[in-house]
Amino acid sequence: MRFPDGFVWGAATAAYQVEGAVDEDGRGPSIWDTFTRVPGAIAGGDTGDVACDHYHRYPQDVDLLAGLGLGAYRFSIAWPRIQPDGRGPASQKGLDHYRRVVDRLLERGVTPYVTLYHWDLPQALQDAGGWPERDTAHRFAEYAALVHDALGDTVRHWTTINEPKVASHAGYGTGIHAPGVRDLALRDRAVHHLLLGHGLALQALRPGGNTLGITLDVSPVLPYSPDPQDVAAARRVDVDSHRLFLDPLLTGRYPVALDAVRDGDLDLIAAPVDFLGVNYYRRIYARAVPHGALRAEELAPPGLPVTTVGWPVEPDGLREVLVMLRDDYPGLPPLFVTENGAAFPDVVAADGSVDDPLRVDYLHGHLLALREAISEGVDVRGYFVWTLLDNFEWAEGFAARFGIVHVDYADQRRVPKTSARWLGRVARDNAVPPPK
Ligand code: IFM
Repeated sequence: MRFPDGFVWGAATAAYQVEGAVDEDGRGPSIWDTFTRVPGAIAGGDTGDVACDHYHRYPQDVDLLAGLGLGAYRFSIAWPRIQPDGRGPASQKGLDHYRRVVDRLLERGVTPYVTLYHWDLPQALQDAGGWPERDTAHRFAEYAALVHDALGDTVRHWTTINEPKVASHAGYGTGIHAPGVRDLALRDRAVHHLLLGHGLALQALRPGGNTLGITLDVSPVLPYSPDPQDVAAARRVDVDSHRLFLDPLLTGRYPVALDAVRDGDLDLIAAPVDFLGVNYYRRIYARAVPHGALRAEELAPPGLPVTTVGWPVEPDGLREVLVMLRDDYPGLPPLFVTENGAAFPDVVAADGSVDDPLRVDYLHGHLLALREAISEGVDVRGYFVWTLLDNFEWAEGFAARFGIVHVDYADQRRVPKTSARWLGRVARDNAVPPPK
C-alpha cells in the first residue's frame, strides 16, 4: 500500500482555532472574537481567546510535528494580525510572527502550506458589510498581496480560502458561525464575493512561481431513501453545497443565477489553479422536508458508526469524492486532501497516555480509500490530517477533539495520541499497512 514517491504527508490547523493571543501584538478583533461573545452561540461558552496558545508555543508544536515524521504543515494566517482593521498597511509585528513560524518550519525540514483565509474576517470589515459587500473581495486581495510580499520568498504553497461554503452558508445563511447572519440573499452575495476574492488574490499571488489553490469541503450527497422526493433533495443539497463552488471555479459558470455577478468576474474566478484542496469528512444524506430554503435536511441513516459531532464514518466516501471530481471536471488540477480526520471522546489514561483506536481506524480506512483513488488514476499529491492539536471546534467549542495530539487546556500540555505515532509511521514509510 505504498504511495507515489514525493507524496506529501502533513497536519493542518487554523489560526483562530489554535493561536489564542487575540489581543497581542496589535491584532485587531475578528468576527469570531465578536461571535463567541454572543450568549448561546458556542457550546460551553468557549472562546478562542487562549485556545492552544499556539501563538506562543508554535516552536514546540513545530518540533512535535517534525518529530512525528510529518513533512508539511498547513496553517492559516490571521488576517486581523496583518491588518487589524482589514485595510491599510501591514502590521510588521503580525508579519514577523508568521515569518518566525515559517523559519521554524524550514529549520525543521517541514514545508509550509499557507492558507490566507480560514474564516477570521477582521470585525471592521464585517461592520462595513462583510462578505456580502463586493469591497471585501478587494480588501482580501490587498491583504493577500501584503502577506505574499513578506513571505513569498520562502513559502511556495498558497491556499486562498478554506471552505468558502462554510464561510458563506454557516456565517450568513444558517448563522451558526460568525458573523451569525441569517439571510439567504446576503448568503448568496457572500458566496460570490468569497470566490471573487479568491480570483483577485490569485492575480496578486501569481507572479513568483508559486503553487496556488483553494480548498473546498466536498462530500458525496446521497438520498436518505430511494423516495424520488429524497433523490431530488439530495440533488438540491449537492448543487447548493458543492456545484455552487466547483462549477464557477472549474468551468467558469454558476449552476444557478446570482445577482452579485458582474462582467468579467467569472473569468477571474475560473483562472487556472495549480491544485484543488479537498476536505473530506463524511457522506451527506439528504431527506426531503416541507420547510427551509432547500426543503432538505441532512440526516445520517441509523446504524452507521458516527463521530462525536454525529458525522457517519464512511471511508469509501473519500474515494467516491476524488473519483467524482476527476470524472465530472475534465482538466481538473492535481488534488490535495487538505483535511480529513475525526472527533472522538478520547480518554486520558492514568499514566497520561491517550490511546485512540477509533481515530487510528478512521485514518486507516480513509488512507486506504485514498490509495484506491490514486490507483484508479486520480492525481492526488498529498494528505493533511485534521488536525495537529485538539482545538477550538467553532460552534462546538473545545468539546469536540479532532487532534492527533491531545491538549490539556488547563496547563497546555501536549500528548501525542496513538494516532499521531501511527500517522508518523505512515508518513515515514510512505505506505499504509494493509487492511486488518
Ligand atoms: O475544524 C474544522 C475546520 O476548521 C474546517 N474543516 C472542518 C473541520 C472540522 O469540523
